[in-house]
Amino acid sequence: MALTNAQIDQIRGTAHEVREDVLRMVHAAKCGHPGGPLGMADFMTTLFLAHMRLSKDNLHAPERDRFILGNGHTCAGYYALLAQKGLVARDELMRFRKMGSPLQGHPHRNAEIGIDFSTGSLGNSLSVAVGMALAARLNGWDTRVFSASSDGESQEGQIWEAATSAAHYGVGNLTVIVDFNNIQIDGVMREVMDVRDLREKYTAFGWHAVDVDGHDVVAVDQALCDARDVLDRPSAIIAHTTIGKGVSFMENQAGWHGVAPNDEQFENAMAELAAAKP
Ligand SMILES: Cc1ncc(C[n+]2csc(CCOP(=O)(O)OP(=O)(O)O)c2C)c(N)n1
Repeated sequence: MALTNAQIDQIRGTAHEVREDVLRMVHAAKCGHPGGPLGMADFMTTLFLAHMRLSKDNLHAPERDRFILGNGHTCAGYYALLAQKGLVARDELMRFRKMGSPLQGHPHRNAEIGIDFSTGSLGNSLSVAVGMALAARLNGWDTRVFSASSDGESQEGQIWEAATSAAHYGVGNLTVIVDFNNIQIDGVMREVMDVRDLREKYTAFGWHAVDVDGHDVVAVDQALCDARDVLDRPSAIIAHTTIGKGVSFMENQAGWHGVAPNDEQFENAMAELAAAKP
């Protein structure tokens, strides 16, 4: 069912708060990755608020939905969304990357706060997601498994082994959303190692695959609804995004892949976000 206007407003408002939290967390930690999660905030918030069945109430239910962040370095946004869901205390966000915090610089599996798998080493995520989706099917659960990935992670060969097996076994309860921003740690993805057209690639591997504007929450929601309705194949949503979205001096800049803003940059970034508050 299509989102109501109130739901669309709520998702946009929450995505804005996620962006603020990402900047606060990386600034406080004095290290981390701000660019990716700023770019992913719109589709991640749509997924977490409107689709994924993960909450305090079903946290320990075996049949609940699962999520794996393949591009684990973008975890600041993931943690901010876990806080939005009430699974992580807001105070804890400010201990991001600190000794003893469950919110490390890459996700660490933690059943108490709903982190389903440890990631950071690119390439493993989709294989694990396929396994979880198959396990759910064997158990007769209606679990859906969502996996986030990226153009950079799509350079890893293991992704394509997983894509082959997911289609072979007709894993219809699996959806991957790829953050396609054409930027990676070393620069412009098309210059570093061009992964080319991922919709065509996933289609050729036997998946249901679509391109979507990753900042258009209505389009992302529609793509997630369509993916839910495709039962005989896994689904790939190629979300075209702008790294650093919302902060003009971070947008499209590989330099903001993994650097914390200094105090002045932080103030400027927060002011820009505030001026554009939905
Ligand atoms: C197996 C592996 N190789 C290399 C790295 C180092 N690394 C960290 S992030 C990154 C680039 C990933 O690209 P992408 O996710 O597209 O980056 P973003 O859009 O967030 O800039 C690389 C190569 C890694 N984490 N894992």
